[in-house]
Amino acid sequence: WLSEPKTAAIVGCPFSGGQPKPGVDQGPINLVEAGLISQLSELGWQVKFDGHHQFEEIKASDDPPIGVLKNPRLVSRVTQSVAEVVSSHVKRGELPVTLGGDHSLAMGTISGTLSQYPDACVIWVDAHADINTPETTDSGNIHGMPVSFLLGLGSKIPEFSWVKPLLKPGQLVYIGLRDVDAGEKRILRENGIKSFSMHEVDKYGIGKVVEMALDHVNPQRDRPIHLSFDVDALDPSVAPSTGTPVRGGLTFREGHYICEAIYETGLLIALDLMEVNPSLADDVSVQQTVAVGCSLVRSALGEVLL
Ligand code: HAR
Ligand code: MN
Ligand code: MN
Ligand code: MN
Repeated sequence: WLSEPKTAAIVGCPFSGGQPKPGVDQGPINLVEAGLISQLSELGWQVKFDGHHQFEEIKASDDPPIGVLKNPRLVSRVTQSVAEVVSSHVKRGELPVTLGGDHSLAMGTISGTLSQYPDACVIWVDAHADINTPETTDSGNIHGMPVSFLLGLGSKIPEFSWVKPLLKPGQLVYIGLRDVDAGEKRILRENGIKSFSMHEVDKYGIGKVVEMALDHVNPQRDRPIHLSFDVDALDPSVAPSTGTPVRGGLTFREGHYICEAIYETGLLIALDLMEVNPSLADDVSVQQTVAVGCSLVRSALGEVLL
């Protein structure tokens, strides 16, 4: 799937329209400023980065809610353009590393990956399932809904007609869940979506959980993998600067282990790192969160401990 020389394309997405807290749009800027690009070069990757993605502006006054959905036109147009960018990198055999920004962006990144490799599987690492539909959402924030759009669940919103239901429930697995809304639990159950919550991480250990997750979505270890990593999957003591921290999360090592194990499969073709918000928490916490974001990406791209 990947061309030689192995090339990573940084897709910086300074976007916060999928949720209400300002600052998450600065996440990608901080990750790049912290040296992510040279760190990946040192791992032997050719790194393409031609500036952060520029999004067309839509004034809030031109983007009233559709039902309960907030900023619907903006989120739709931004994610559609991200889908095109990710798709073009995947097509060229480059590994897109999409830096968020809020997790609504994954509607774009995963659409882009699946448009090239329809049988790719998605490993979604998060405290949250992000699978609300327009019917089940309490918040109206689209970063809590990208997975339902990708699966084609819930009512069809004409503004999002570009999102094709390319993802099948069996292609998706979650790791790290611990804050899942009642409606989301029902959706997970009714669609038979495999999920490893923090309960399973405690019970089996992260090594076994990753193995079981891969056995579910990738039993022959022959399908390309899209890893969508929400930094709030990590415990807030490890990654405090994020919009919706939930205690009881992955340790530093558990988060990195997931990335290392997926790299080891040789199947990773696209990576998202989402929800780093440098405007939340004090300077030390911000620096810590940005640093852990960079090191998760390095682990997913082959950094080893020995
Ligand atoms: N489930 C809640 C909602 O729908 C919380 C959304 C999750 N926040 C995130 N995404 N950071 O993972 O609004
Ligand atoms: Mn998320
Ligand atoms: Mn989350
Ligand atoms: Mn709720």
